[in-house]
Amino acid sequence: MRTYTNVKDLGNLDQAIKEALEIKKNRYAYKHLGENKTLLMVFFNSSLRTRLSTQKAGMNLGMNTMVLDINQGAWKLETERGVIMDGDKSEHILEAIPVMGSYCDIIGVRAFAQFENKEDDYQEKILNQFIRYSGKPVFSMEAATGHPLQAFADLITIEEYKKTERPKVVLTWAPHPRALPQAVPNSFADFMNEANVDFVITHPEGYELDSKFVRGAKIEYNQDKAFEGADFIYAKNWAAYADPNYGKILSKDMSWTVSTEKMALTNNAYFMHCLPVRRNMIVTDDIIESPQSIVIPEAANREISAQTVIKRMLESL
Ligand code: AN0
Ligand code: CP
Repeated sequence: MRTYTNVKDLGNLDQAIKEALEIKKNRYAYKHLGENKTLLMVFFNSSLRTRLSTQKAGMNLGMNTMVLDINQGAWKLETERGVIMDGDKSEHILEAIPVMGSYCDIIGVRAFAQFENKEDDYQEKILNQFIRYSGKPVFSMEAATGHPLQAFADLITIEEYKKTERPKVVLTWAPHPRALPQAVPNSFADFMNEANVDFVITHPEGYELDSKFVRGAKIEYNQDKAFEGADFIYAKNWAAYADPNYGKILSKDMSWTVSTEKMALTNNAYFMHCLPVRRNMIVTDDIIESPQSIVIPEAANREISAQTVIKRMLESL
């Protein structure tokens, strides 16, 4: 595997889940693969889970791991070609990327949508420059339009907890005080559309996601209706995608918060969220602390999804 940016990069999804569950049973079985190999993780944005789980995954595989926070201690990077660099940016990304590539064997990149220019975001300008100019296998640790390590961990978690062959999985928008990217819901939809689940997306009008990710998924604007019979509730906030409101907050309607009353409409569903989560905006204290909440095992599976991807990359070196 040379790149990991979306569900297609995993090939056969059942096979990938099987491999992940094998790795989970014996996570040190492939320690030889990473001997004298270096993983570089580059962060343009904050992280708790991705930083720790991906580093742990690399260490499980016997790799050396290095972390660079671009905004803390590195030079400020110019990303546009042709700019006269007389401002506060000391280095161009076109030098920085091949230099970073020269010190490592595999690169993970976190570079969120900036909500300044929809085209730049949806063309994955930063991630694609790493793919093009680093000379190394590159995986997304949440880029502008996707968070495929999260969605893969989510799928593994659903596989572990499902009680029926084809569970009903509902992705629900929920309110949040700040504008958040569409990366997590995009990738979750991307994966659920390929998985053996009955997938429904619910959000207020105006929050439609890119059709490239939604594909044939069912959209239900009435959250209560969407929750009926659900086996998994996957909550997430995102800012508007559709023009002319790209990156804007259109609603903070607290009636969309996942609460005890809302969960009562479901088939005793499990509650999922990628974290970090704002309590009593996205979900109430009661629900996130309830036995139906699987946010902690979900986060733990980030180590497994990362390890599966990095293992495949090591095998292709
Ligand atoms: C980010 C987001 O919504 O994309 C990261 C989630 C994994 N969340 C925040 O910035 C709070
Ligand atoms: N879920 C997730 O990616 O969390 P972090 O932003 O803390 O890495």
